[in-house]
Amino acid sequence: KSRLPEAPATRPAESLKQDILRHVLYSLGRDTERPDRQTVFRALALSLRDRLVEKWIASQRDIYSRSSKRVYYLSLEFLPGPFLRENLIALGLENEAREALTDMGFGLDDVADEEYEPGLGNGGLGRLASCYLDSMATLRLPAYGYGIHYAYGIFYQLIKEGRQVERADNWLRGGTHWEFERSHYVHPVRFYGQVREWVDEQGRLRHSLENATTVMAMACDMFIPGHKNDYVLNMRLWAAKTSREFEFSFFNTGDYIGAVEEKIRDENISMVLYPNDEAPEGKELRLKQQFFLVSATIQDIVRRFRKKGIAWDQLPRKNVIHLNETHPAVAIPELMRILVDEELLTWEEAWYICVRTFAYTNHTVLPEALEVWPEDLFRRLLPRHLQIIHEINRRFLHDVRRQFPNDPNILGRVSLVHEGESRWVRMSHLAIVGSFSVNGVSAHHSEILKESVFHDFYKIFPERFNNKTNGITPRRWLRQCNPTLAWLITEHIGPEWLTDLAQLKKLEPYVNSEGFHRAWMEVRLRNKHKLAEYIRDKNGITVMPESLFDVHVKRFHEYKRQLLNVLHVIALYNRIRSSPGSVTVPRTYIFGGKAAPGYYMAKHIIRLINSVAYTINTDPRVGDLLKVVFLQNYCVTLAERIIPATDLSEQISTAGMEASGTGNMKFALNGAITIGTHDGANIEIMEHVGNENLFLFGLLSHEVNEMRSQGYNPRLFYERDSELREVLDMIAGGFFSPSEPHLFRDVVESLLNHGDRYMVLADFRSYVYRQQDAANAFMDQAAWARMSMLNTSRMGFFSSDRAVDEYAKDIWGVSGV
Ligand code: DL6
Repeated sequence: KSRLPEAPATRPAESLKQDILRHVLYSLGRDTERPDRQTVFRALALSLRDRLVEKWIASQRDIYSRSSKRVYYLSLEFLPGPFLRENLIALGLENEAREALTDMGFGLDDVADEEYEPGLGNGGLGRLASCYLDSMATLRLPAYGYGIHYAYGIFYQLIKEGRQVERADNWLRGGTHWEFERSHYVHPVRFYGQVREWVDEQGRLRHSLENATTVMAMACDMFIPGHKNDYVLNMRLWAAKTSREFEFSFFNTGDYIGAVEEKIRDENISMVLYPNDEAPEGKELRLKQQFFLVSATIQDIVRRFRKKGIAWDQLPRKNVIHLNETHPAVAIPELMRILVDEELLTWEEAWYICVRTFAYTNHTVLPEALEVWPEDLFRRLLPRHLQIIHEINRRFLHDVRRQFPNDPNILGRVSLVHEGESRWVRMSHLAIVGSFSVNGVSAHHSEILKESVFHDFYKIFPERFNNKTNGITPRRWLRQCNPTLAWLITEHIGPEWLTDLAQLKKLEPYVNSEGFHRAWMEVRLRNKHKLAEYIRDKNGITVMPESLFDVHVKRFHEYKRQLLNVLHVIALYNRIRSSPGSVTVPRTYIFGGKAAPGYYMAKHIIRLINSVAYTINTDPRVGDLLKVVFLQNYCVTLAERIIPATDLSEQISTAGMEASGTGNMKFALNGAITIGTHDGANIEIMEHVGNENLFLFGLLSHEVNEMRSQGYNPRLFYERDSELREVLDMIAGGFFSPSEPHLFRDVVESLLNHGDRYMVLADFRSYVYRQQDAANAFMDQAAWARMSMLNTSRMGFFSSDRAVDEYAKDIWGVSGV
């Protein structure tokens, strides 16, 4: 007998179950008698999508009827993570789903594990964009996220014989149960071609693009619900589709294969996310991706604006376009092109509109990460846009010359085009000149932007510069990833913290309650048990849940200094070997993170960590005192497992190099203690949680600069510090790679003979001391518990709701509908 119910459901759980079964049968074409877990997951996702789309339509009607000012958040990356739990929590349907699934013989946890997350971002920048969409929905802002529907997201990382191996991430293989593909909803995007200049009947000089190649952008919509507020936003991701000429050329010439090749070339644009973090790859396809996103999005924005039937000068009053980094900055000349070439506004009118419409967030100060494009490539791919950039530059430099008549060198420094042996378009300069707001992502980072990286621009446009310290969503990064801790918190202070994280302060009175202490530490230990099980399953390593879980998970980059961490691990190993009993606190080191496939040193450091792990984990003298684990394929799903089980959070970038960090916030919110440098948002975390509740160490950013300018000599540190010397000699001498003794020599070379750009040796000793402080503190479990609770209770400031509210009020000028 069919399990499809006949009578209308009365309870929400029953109604959800009926929907799931309906989707099993009618959407997925499977037998409702014996659906497998993956089918049930997909049917549940479709049932939630039904609810989301209803609320989205209602939300859109609200925005439309109020004629609200809209925010467009443009980002080449979004890293949403798995949707199921987040959507269940936001819709208030977690218990109902559990009940419905139990009724069908499934557990919610098992079903949720069936989800494969879309890895449409590299790391911090994309994840921040997703936290912000979550908060925009929770704050009921009239906002839209715009990005690219990459067929392949960030690669899947395998560790084979200690090495990173990249595998394609085919996140779409299980279908697209969360999204709507709008195949009828496409915009043409035009590349290449030549600019034709002509004079129209009114005597106006006109520009148009001829012989362009056209690719279509198709909208794929995913829904982002606010927290239990019936409000849903849209993240619109564009997928490249070949233009209609495909069919014509097929029919007209009979060159079927040729036409298919063309189709593949066109659709390549949205095929894959570039896997580079902090060092853009100057490839033509990447610039194409940027323009593809921008052109389709601006057409969408303009289409909506036109429907209002109001004058163009009202555009900034009704819309703000936020540029997440410079990746979508070509939106500035694109809007200029539409206003001047198509809408026939004067340059002055168009510029007045542009510069009041765009806002730009900078996320990096690393010189190699500041995006530039060869002018020749720009000219070939986007010839009209290059002309417009030149005109923006000509007018801008004219003004700068007048403002700073006695500083002729400033012109070369701020020019939108770098002129040397080769000419480059500087995207950050374009973004600053074309935006009314430029912000950094932590107080420290925003100061560095003003004082050094963009100092000239700060002198020219002081009013544009501001800070918006990053934030994270408490729904995913506490409630969802750490449900038992969330429950304990709610039990004591109520559920308001979920949308007003400052409420966590109310936990402070419980910090002295023995019962609360015990419950807190029990939850944390249970989380550690679960992670220990996962490590045993995945890596075959047994770790002690009672040991100090010391965690360093993030992208691999030399400035993030995973190398400094592993040097300390080796030093501890040596202490254990040379004087047993000198190390008393057992530790489990957990590493995770991807390196850009072409980043030799970062991949080499991954290999070093795995070699060190193997040596230590198989040395019987070490026993349970030290374990080193590398968890492969760090992603949002894995972060959700690791963070709630962490005791010590490693945030040890070279001072002045990490713009903010958001991992640091996730760990502290879940009660981990930070060991970190005076960098990015660590500084503000220290100000909030108290200096006595975390372990900061190392050079300050101005000391880093001074030491460098005075001629930093890393060898001196090597010579003066016998423990450090022993560690480096072991690595260089092949202790961890006996079959290839020279394997890691270049890691040591980079430190001793190539200047140690990231000041690893300069910070080594203070790091070792601070690590000792952390170990001592961990021995007093009651004091540690207190620090842990104080960290959580004082992290309210770091909610993305606070951050987005600041953007809304100070930059966007929008409020909730
Ligand atoms: O703002 C989000 C995130 C910061 O927390 C990190 O500190 C920063 O490294 C990261 N920046 C990038 C830069 N990418 N580009 N270009 O990912 O942004």
